[in-house]
Amino acid sequence: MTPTITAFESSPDRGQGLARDMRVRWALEEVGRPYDVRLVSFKEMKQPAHRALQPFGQIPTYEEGGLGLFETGAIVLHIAERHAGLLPNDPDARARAIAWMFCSVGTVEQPIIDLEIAKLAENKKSWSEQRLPLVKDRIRARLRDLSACLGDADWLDGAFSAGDLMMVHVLLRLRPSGILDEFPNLAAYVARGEARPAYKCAFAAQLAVFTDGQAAG
Ligand code: GTB
Repeated sequence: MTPTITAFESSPDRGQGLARDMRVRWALEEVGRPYDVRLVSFKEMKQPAHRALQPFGQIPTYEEGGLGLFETGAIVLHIAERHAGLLPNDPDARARAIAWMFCSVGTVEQPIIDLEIAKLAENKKSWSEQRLPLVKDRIRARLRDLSACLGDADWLDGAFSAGDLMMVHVLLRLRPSGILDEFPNLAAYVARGEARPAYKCAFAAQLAVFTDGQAAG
């Protein structure tokens, strides 16, 4: 059965691939699964029908047969567990790859989101200018440790995995800030992710929503 995912009808980034449907598209491309996309407006996302799938009124969601899923980590894990290509067969290596998935959203993404909130929602507050360097330094602390873990390896733990997919997408969101480039091995890691054919297909599919109104992957 072909899964259906949801994505922004009109993403604020206008197809730069920063919205989280990109993770799901990329995972499906890595495992060679076709998918359908249902584009939703901001208004539709907050309606009961969408909230039945995503309680917080957000994208992306994933539907396949009777299954409805939300949370990108859970969706990517679901895809990776059912199709070869995103998780190692060795049980210990598999567990470590899943740990990197959790780390991407639980440890690395948090301060990155905080920076976006600081820039977009708190920029008019009297204390905003004072807080920004602190927020940026919290990101740097995370990236310093991540950079040390990666070292000069291509991927976080052996072959490319769902852990790398999630981590690369989390880090991509930092690029406009310039902080990523302070860590050359992480910037190269992200570039390696973007160079993967599956990433390119996923990126093109989400961009097509803006360039020619196509939704399908
Ligand atoms: N933890 C959830 C998950 O991983 O699935 C978070 C889902 C989430 O934050 N979805 C966002 C959303 O629906 C879209 S991805 N937001 C609308 C709302 O909450 O009302 C976040 C995002 C949005 C836009 C950009 N951009 O334009 O650059 C980047 C990332």
